[in-house]
Amino acid sequence: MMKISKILFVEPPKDYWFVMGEYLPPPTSLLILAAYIERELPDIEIAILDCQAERMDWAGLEKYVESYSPSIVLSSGFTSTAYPCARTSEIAKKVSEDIVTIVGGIHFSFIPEESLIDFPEIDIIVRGEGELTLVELIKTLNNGKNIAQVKGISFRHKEKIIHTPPRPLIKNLDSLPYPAYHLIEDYIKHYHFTMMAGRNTRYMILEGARGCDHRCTFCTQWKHWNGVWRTKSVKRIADEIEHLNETYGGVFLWLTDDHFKYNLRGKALYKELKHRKCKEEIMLFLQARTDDVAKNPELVSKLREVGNYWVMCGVETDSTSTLKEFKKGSSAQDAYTAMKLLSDNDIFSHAMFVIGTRRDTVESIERLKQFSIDIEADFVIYTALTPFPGTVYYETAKKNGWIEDTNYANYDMSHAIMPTETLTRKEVQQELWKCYHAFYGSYMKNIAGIFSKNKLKRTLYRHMAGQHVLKKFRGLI
Ligand code: B12
Ligand code: SF4
Repeated sequence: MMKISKILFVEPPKDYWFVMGEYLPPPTSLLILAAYIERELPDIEIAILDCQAERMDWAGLEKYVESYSPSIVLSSGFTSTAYPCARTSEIAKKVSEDIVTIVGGIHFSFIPEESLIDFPEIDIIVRGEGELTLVELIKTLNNGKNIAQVKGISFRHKEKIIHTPPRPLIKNLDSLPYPAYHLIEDYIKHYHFTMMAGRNTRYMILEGARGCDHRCTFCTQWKHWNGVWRTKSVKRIADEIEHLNETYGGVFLWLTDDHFKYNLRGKALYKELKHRKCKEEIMLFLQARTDDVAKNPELVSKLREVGNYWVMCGVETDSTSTLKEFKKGSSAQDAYTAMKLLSDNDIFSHAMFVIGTRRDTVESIERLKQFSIDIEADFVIYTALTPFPGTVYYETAKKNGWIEDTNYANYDMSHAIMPTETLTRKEVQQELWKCYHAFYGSYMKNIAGIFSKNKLKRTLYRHMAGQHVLKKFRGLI
């Protein structure tokens, strides 16, 4: 029988996403899981190793695993970071075949069969929501019972791969403990997001809600969380914000929620934060739908008063037919209204666009480019349509043989993965560069940006010029 006394969560060495410049994010998913294990299984010793914060390479990780000698090694990945997770498991197995390797997160949850075949070094995949499954899995391993009775996992048994039934979702997210930042206190000073908040501003991530009730065809989020949107109470969200600010000095706070929902939480969150001291210090980052922003001008302005200074919206495209094909449910007009509202309220407006749908042509991308300039967002990111496993789009693309690049390391939305009906994959990559060039390549615009009165805009334009983002995009062609 296996006795589990120590477990090790690993944030492996990873490539950073060059578009956003220099940053170091806390390993949020691991912190959330570790906190839950700590509370539910207090006899188990837990360590979290953040190789990025330690500046540790793979050899260093191997030495660490050897000296810590855990019973289980765990890591978390989405599609572009799946390989470093597999490599973490490989290293654990190299140190000792007895270490149980567990991975979880969006990518592995959607393609457990393929992942267990491709990566024999991974023992168990936890699919979907991790907290309850992980506790039950550790208990079952400890008691020497059959893990086939644990819901929400996939694993190899002899020659077969077993997928146990899915686990129902947690009903009340307030029941979760605060993320275990206390287990990584030495690292906290390293977390930063230079382009968004400056090098010396402490960057922390918190979770207010899980999932989404929309059904966009290119998105994994709604499927990962069973198509429902669950939120913590606004009091709990405000408490967590206050805790991160007062206990750890967190200032640039990134809310993971994919769909903010002003109408449901905006007013209440404003009321919760307005009497708290932390509102003077925090720089809160939100992700919202353009239609949600557009419908709630008063709440947008209220949240500015309590520290919301940056909002990112998935505008995606100007094309009504493509928005329909994406099942996005918002319009080009929503994008205009939302960007204007954000700017009028001195909130940094950040718009995301997608090129490379099947019917995209040089002309349609030209229209998108012009639209992206016309809406006057402060910051624009263009991405290539990426068939993330688990999306509706992935199934269609796979069935039709559109996917030309199966190297998941390239699934970062900056690499073109598929051609369109009229453009080769290389041409899509070229068009992506042209979009960035049109927006950031203008000498006059850059000069205006670098000397803008708005501090965020100045930082951003310095980043776009200084980090050679355009050059890096050109290098991908
Ligand atoms: C914060 C964030 C970032 C931050 C930092 C991320 C980090 N810490 O590395 C930054 C800005 C750097 C970033 C960058 C990118 N991101 Co990002 N990011 C997010 C965001 C908003 C929150 C992540 C998070 O903490 N979620 C909360 C945790 C609790 O959720 P979770 O990871 O799913 O974990 C739960 C379960 O999945 C499971 N689980 C997860 N891991 C494990 C591990 C084990 C062992 C177990 C048992 C269980 C388990 O249990 C957890 C609790 O129930 C998500 C969207 C979202 N809401 O999740 C996008 C998201 C993960 N990012 C995404 C993408 C595409 C990127 C980029 C590639 C490009 C881009 N366009 O932004 C880059 C890549 C950077 C890189 N090379 O590492 C996509 C991934 C899609 C996919 N299928 O792969 C997402 C889902 C956004 C989206 N809406 O599509 N990102
Ligand atoms: S893209 Fe945004 S709105 Fe659409 S399903 Fe995903 S999280 Fe929801």
